[in-house]
This record gives sequence, structure tokens and C-alpha cells, in this order.
Amino acid sequence: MKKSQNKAQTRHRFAFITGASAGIGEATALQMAENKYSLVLTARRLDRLKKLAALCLKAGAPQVVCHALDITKPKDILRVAQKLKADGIQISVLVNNAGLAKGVELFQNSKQAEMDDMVDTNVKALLNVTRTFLPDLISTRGHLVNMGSVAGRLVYAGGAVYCATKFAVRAISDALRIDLQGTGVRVTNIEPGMVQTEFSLVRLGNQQKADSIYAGMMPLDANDIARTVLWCLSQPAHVNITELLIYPTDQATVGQVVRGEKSIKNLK
Ligand code: 8X3
Repeated sequence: MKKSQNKAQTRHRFAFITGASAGIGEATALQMAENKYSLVLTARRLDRLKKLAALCLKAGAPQVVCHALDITKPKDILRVAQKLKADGIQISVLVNNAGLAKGVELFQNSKQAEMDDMVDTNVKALLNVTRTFLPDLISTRGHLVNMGSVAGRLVYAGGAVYCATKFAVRAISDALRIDLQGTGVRVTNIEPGMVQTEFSLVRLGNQQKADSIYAGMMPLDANDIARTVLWCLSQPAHVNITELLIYPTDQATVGQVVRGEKSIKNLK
């Protein structure tokens, strides 16, 4: 057997998840594990990733590796990619989940650091991670899943920067679908509405304010979104779910939310 054939046989296919330490990333990792995916879990919080890795192995993932990664640092992305290559790990699913919102002030009152954080993480880092692993995705006819948002379709007061970044995620997804035509790589943009995770706490910096966003209504949870990711991945190779907008039943559009007795949780 030729050396190159031997090498090809020892390469293992993995799903790479950014922001896997909590929320949608964590739930997606666990559901992928239940569906027998091998996983590369990345986030800044390595201690949480290690705990999650143990759960994923228990849930059925054949192999799980963890890497502490700040995706806003291009050199760190390359370091992780080189390590994976050296370990014979090839990425066939990339879930660009990491992202954040900071602040809800009108743009004229917004802070430079918050703007940088959102643009650097939601746009530049997503592009850098994607470009790094596209060769793997192309050679495996893989699947790129971007975590967009309803904020990538509609704008709202105080959302100039966050919405711009999610509009960018939608544009990147649509443009890559064109660039990747003929490679077999699928590109999916998931666009959740209100999901109760650490998202609002990170955005508002205060648990009480974060809880008030979901008061009296029934938001989506991370597992609801993870389930849609798995459904997109489970389609046959000729089917590409290009985008999926998912609201809680209590949300009709941005800012239109029923609470209290009209909430799905209280309907008689
Ligand atoms: C989060 C949805 O409506 O808070 O991506 O912008 S929203």
C-alpha cells in the first residue's frame, strides 16, 4: 500500500464547534455526540470543555478533543489547526457558533470596545476559522453551519452593530454557497430568535435584566437550536438547508412577543 493511501486511512473526520463551552454550542456538541459524531470542542474556557468532553464521550461520541481557543486570535486558530493536522484529524463539519452581543445603547451612545468585540468575534473570527478549515471541508465534501440570527434579517433600536454582524454572517453564508459550488460543501445559516442562554447576560451584563427579557414568555432553549442543526446535517448530500429562521411560538417578529396569559406556556 502506498504511503499516501495509508495516511488517508488514518485520518478521522470530526465536527469542529466554536463557543462549545455553553449554550447552543454545548447543546449542539451533546446532540452531535448522541448522533455518533467525533468532536473538536473549542472555546476559551478549557475547564468547561473538559467536562463537556466527558459527557460527549458518554453520550456516544467516538472521539472528542478539546482546545482552548480565542477565535479572535488568528495565530491561535492556526496553532489549533496545525495540531489537529498533526494528530490526523480532518474536519468535515464546522459549526461557527461562537458569537456575542454587547450592549443595547443607541449607536450614538455605544462603546468602541463593545463594537470591536462584536465585529471581531462575529465577523472577522468567523471568517478566519472558516478559511482555515475550508480545505478540510472541501476534501470531505463537508458542511459549514453558521450561527446567524433573526438580527441578520431585521434591525432594531440599539442593534446597529450586532445586526450588522449578523447581516454579515448571512452574506458570508450566501456568498460562500456560491464560491463553493461544485465542491459538494453545504452551507447553512441558522437564524434563531429569542433563545434563553448566556446571550442576554453577556449583552446586558446583569442577570436581572437578562431574565426580564424572557419574563412571562417561553423562549427557545439551546437544545431547540441544536436539534435544528442536527436536522440540517442529517439531510442527504444533495439537500442543502440554506437558512432556517426559528422563533419561539411567543415571538412573531423582533419586538413582537406575547407574555402572560397569551404565552404558549399559559394557554388553556
Ligand atoms: C439574538 C436574537 O433578537 O436578541 O441573536 O437580536 S435578538
